[in-house]
Amino acid sequence: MPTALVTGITGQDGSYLAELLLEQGYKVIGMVRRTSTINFDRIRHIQEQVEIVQGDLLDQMSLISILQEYRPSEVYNLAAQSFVPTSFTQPVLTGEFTALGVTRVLDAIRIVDPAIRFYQASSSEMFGKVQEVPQRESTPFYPRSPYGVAKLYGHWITVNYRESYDIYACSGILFNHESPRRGLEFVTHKITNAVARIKLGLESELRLGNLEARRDWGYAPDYVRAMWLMLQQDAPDDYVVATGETHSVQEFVEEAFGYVDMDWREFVVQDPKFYRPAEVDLLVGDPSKAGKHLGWEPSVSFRELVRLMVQADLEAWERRLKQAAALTA
Ligand code: NAP
Ligand code: G4F
Repeated sequence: MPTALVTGITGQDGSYLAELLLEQGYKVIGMVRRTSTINFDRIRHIQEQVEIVQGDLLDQMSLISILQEYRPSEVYNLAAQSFVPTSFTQPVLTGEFTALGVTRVLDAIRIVDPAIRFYQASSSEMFGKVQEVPQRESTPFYPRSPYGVAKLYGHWITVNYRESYDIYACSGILFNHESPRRGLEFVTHKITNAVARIKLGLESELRLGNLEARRDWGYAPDYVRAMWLMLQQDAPDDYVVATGETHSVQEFVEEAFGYVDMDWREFVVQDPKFYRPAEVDLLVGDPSKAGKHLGWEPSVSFRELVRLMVQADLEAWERRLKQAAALTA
């Protein structure tokens, strides 16, 4: 039974990747940082099947000890400060987690067992002010946030350890991917959650920032499959993972309100508070290399993605309302 270590297992992608690895017969070690309250909502359903171990990307020794104790053959580094606006308010911390954290994991691999295969969660945010449309592996980078800059460091240190120490290290340049498990602060889940609450009479408006920004949005379970595939090849490489389609935030809003037969204009308020100091206006990826080499392709369309997220939020809020009614009955 192969053993895989997943950092960031409590996050959106970590939870889906852990499910996939369990299906593939792996022993899954999930690294979590110490918190005063347990934050296992996304992995509760598989908690008995994975081994949870405490460690932190800020702490080199914890990473070395985990590798020495569990001897994984694959490490998926998904942990990061992943919210772009927070990177503007906490740029140094973002650099510590999202940039230097990658070096700490890679150095732990170099010291403990350079045969470990390594996946780095790189991001389309590295393309930032895009130099080419669509963006592919060879497109020059131009990050527009401390998060994007930190991810670019993580990307290049991954390439550097591959070239310097012959480590099987891959950088997956993943475009935005969403699901009902997406954090509520990200625009897609913020929208679908508000649509459900407005539909059920729990809320009356949705405050958003830039409606014109365009993103290439895919479905998270498809994207974790690409991560796994990258570590199963004969040689390590870097891959863009995307749908190849781009939509504006406004199109997402229209589709989400449309699904519940409501007119978004009656509820959406634009609020300068949600604008960013520097914006990434347009992202659209070319996933043809991943298609050709990994046999990867997305399975969920933009429309299906919006609808499945709204539907999941409607069901979740209806459930909560029923539970609250039962408690007061
Ligand atoms: P997420 O939901 O925000 O999850 C981030 C995970 O990192 C959480 O488990 C978090 O733990 C953990 N973490 C943060 N700081 C840590 C630290 N110092 N030590 C250990 N763990 C730490 O992110 P996601 O959407 O699943 O994304 C996974 C990765 O892919 C991230 O690196 C993200 O930047 C990257 N990425 C995401 C997308 C996307 O569209 N989702 C696209 C490209 C790249 P807590 O639960 O304790 O907070
Ligand atoms: O959902 P977002 O916060 O995602 P963003 O900034 O694209 O970053 C996500 O995708 C990256 C991959 O490209 C990941 F690396 C990163 O970790 C994260 O998962 O914002 C999307 C767009 C932005 O242009 C933003 O300005 O939506 C716009 N937006 C408009 N109103 C808003 C809002 N974003 C948020 N979060 N909240 C709003 O009210």
